Amino acid sequence: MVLQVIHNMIYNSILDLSGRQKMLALLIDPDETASDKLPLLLKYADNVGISIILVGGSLVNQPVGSFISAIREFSSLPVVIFPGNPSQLSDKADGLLFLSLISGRNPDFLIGNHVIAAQFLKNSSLEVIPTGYMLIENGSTSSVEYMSNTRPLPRNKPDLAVSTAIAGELLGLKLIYMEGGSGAAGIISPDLIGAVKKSISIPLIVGGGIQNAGDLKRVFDAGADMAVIGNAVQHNPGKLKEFAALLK
Ligand code: 1GP
Repeated sequence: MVLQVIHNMIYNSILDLSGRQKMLALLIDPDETASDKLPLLLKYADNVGISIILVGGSLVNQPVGSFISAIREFSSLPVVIFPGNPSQLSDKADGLLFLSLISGRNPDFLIGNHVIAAQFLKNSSLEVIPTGYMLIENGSTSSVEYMSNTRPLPRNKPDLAVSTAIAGELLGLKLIYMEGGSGAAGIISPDLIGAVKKSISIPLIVGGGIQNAGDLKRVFDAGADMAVIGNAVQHNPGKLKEFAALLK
């Protein structure tokens, strides 16, 4: 389901569709996507029912604004920044996930970077979407873990993940994003996704390690309202069709 780009409408569209229609986000890491692959990737994304394009990464070594301008040449989908740090801010996007890394205890990722970004965001037309970002242990060190210098939530202690998500919602965050780490060997446990989903009433995004339609189905069946696909399609755009078939 394609979302409308009207001011402040991205979140409302996600909220409206949650529980009725599964949503898919395409994550494009500018450093991981060859410019010659971009047009084809975006053509598929526009045609198969991707809801939003997320742009960002734990470490991005090029101007995000120029990259978003390149995306605009080939796609009319909403572009939402998924920032690893304040250097990835740009008013070329439609929105921004204002991520608070609530699984961790690093103040920079809970409030510090937000203070740095605050006035830029306030003066921009970006739709800012406060998001509780929860990194889940996946068996290896993820880029998020390394760059944020935080520990992920244990995968076998659902109570900790549930309490963290509830705290995020009570703090007023509008989305919970469970992150298994880009390129993770496997998806976050469906039991953990289900436990978190049951404990909150805001939309749940799940990403990390979704490599095929079977993975995506398990993530959706467990309760994710929106799933994020990055690695699996960045080098193989045609695979988007396989994922999008599950949206029907
Ligand atoms: C990472 O959740 C996203 O932040 C997507 O992960 O690249 O493994 O699909 P993948």
